Amino acid sequence: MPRRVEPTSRAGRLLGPALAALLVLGAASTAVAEPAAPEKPVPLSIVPAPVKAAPKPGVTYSLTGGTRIHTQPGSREAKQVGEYLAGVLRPSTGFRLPVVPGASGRGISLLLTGADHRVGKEGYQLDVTRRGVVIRARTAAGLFAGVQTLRQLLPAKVESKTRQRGPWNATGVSVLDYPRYEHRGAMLDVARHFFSVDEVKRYIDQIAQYKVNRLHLHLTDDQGWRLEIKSWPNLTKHGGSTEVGGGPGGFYTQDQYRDLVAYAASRHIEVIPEIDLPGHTNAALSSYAELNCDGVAPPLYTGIEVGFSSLCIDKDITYKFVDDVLREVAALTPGKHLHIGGDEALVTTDPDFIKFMDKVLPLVRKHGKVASGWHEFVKATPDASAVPQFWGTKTVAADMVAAAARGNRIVLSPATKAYLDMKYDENTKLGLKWAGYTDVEDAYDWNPGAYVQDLPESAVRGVEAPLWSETLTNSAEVEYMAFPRLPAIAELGWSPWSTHDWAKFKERLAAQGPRWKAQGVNFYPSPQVPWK
Ligand code: TNX
Repeated sequence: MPRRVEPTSRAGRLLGPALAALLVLGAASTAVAEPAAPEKPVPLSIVPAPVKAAPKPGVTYSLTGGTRIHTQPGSREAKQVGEYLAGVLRPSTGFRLPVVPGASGRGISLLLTGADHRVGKEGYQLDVTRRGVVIRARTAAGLFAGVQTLRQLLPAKVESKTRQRGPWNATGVSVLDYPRYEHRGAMLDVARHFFSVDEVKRYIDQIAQYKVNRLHLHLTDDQGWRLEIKSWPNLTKHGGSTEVGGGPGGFYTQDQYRDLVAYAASRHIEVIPEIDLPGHTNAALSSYAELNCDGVAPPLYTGIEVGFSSLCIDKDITYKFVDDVLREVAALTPGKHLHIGGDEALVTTDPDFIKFMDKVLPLVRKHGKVASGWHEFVKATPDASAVPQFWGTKTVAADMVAAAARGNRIVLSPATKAYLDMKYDENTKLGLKWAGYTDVEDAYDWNPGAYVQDLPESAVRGVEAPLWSETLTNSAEVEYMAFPRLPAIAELGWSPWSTHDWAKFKERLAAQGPRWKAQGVNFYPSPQVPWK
């Protein structure tokens, strides 16, 4: 196995285009080691592993002060992807990198024509030759995915926010790539601890690198209500005023939230808002006494217990409340899905839970959206369009198999694999351990298409990595739990199973370390990964 070695700028200059490419990819790709170059090879280390990547031994494209980014004439979206790429490359290279409409064999071209039909809605083709880089896709989302791959063909220091020395050689390669699953999600709990708009944007930029296309925001819970609802203003005024541990909490105004959604969209990520119902609602119950069965508002809660709160199932005002909230949230959501929670409603009886969901599911539909929910919500047999999110700790889940038989397609977030808030091992200071320790290999080594017994691959919509924030208070802590496990889950969502190989994955992951260092990402240096 070739080890990844960062080319020093001197070695890079000396070797230039004669550099051999070494492929450190999954089993589907052919590893090629050119004998010629005696000096440090530049390996190819792409996460998530592409469907096909054929290296061009000895070929590199050098980004220079004269490089232009050409984008599909007439496409505003392609131009936006070009501007995004320029935004990534300009600070470190110091190059101007003008983004201009057109197609050219030279420089970097982002084109919406001529892509192989296999790329589908989110895939791309990428070619790096001596003359230039050409990315072709059928959509801007595909171009954006191709841009993420291109970043990883350039030296890690390109990720720096300050000017670095070149050379800026991209490894010669021909890539054909597209995702295994349509849903490749990350979830951030902004309720237990509040995260500012800038902190969430930072996370969006980090997950976008790994071709994640959904950000599920857990906006409400016992400890806080984080999204302004104009018809129920006390939800945030009172209900957003604290968090776990008693800190000041916070919330997003609707304008701030719109800005977040637009920022995510500019990274081809759809925000899925979650309003957790009917449990996990202490912040709402504390904000409006009338939502409580006994009419008495409980105090705000800053601990980390779960399962003690419930909306009052038999009060009409409950459904007026839910209707108002879902209407406002739907209006802020360009995506199709609203997540209505449904987990751990431990003080709601099953008949009450079903009665509640039977009233709430039609409200989601009325506001033009499709319901997602934690797996418990299948108790209410939602229609086939609904998306159950499996978070169990077992691989036997008869309720998921039954839901699949009714037509529901499931998102997998098994807590023992995909929960980014689980500690890596007994020494991890942050996080919880109720689902067990989860080191990087645990997070990586499972097949979403064959994980739940008797659940057919065709019933799997995708994967999602939840990050609950009981113990996390800032971006550095979020990053420590998410990296390097989030890229593992992202790869399970994107890469064909034929590329799955822990020994190769950990090498490719190791190559991300210098990128995270250049970006200032506070990753956990797991001893399982051969960091360089
Ligand atoms: C379970 S998983 C929860 C959350 C907690 C999490 C902590 C799920 C749907 N509910 O309320 O934050 O465990 O790991």
